[in-house]
Amino acid sequence: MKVAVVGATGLVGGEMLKVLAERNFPVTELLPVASERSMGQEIEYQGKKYQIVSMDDAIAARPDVAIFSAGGGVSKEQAPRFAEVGTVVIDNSSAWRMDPTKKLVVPEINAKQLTPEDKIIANPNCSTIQMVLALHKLHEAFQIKRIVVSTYQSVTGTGKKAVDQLLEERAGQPASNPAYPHRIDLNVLPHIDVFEANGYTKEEMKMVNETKKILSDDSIQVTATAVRIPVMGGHSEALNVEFARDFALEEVYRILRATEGVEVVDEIAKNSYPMPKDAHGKDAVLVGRIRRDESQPRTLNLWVVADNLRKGAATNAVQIAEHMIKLGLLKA
Ligand code: 2RA
Repeated sequence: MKVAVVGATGLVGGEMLKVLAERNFPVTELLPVASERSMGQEIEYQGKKYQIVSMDDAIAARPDVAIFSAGGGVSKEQAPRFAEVGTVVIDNSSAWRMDPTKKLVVPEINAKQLTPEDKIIANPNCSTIQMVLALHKLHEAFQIKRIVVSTYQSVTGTGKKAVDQLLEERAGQPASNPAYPHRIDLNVLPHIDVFEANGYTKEEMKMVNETKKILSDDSIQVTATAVRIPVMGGHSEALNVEFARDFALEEVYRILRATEGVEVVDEIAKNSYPMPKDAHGKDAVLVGRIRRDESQPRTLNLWVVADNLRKGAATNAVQIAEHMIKLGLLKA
């Protein structure tokens, strides 16, 4: 299969290449695409060097699938050009997520919605993916009424510039090209992406809107506070979830242990709970600190951690492509 990776030199692009190789995705020809300033650079895939190609050259090569991680503007402009030549696009930006004509897919939850008409498929936001993957089977069992989520997000979610800022600050230097309006080392920023007119950030509103779309349920109420912390390896989330129906805690454990893609890490006697350092490099969404909210009936508290570059981005995108192959919607 001819595969284009758009944004191949970025943090997510690099992880896409890693995940494609690890999962033995049937790549017969690889087209790593990046911006003008990366021309002349090479990337490595399965021990072989590949020259970066331009967007136009990649479109002219008519790849079977293009996995995009190059920002919303590039996706809006370039994804339809790939789709026009018959390429299936899986897009990691926010450009198409809430477009009612596009599917927003977490394969374990809603891959069955995909049809031959879907040429541009949206990969959800990282912090949304790990939350809905942890919750969708509980939603089926007990019907979620409302989620209150606070996130603790890794700087890798912003990209290389933010990783450099953290490392420079940690080394005692001022950041040469800061990604954030404030220092991030020894600090916490209650600010991810841009502020919207309602006072929430775009990241917070992604969690509200994408959750309803992925779970196909507009009745689910979500309120979010998204926070950047000086951490790498994964995003963490404190979830407070109110259900319509009451649950037994044993049943919650049973459901979570049986949820594909979820790993329960919850042995407080051994100080065992999910942490970004343990999620790093893994595809599983780790769930722990599972307990009843004693202040309110039918309400559960959970702590959810996942590698935002893996299940939150690259792994989910590659899994979408794998599902499309399985469903006969993506062919060489
Ligand atoms: C972040 N959600 O962590 C973004 C990345 N898509 O900033």
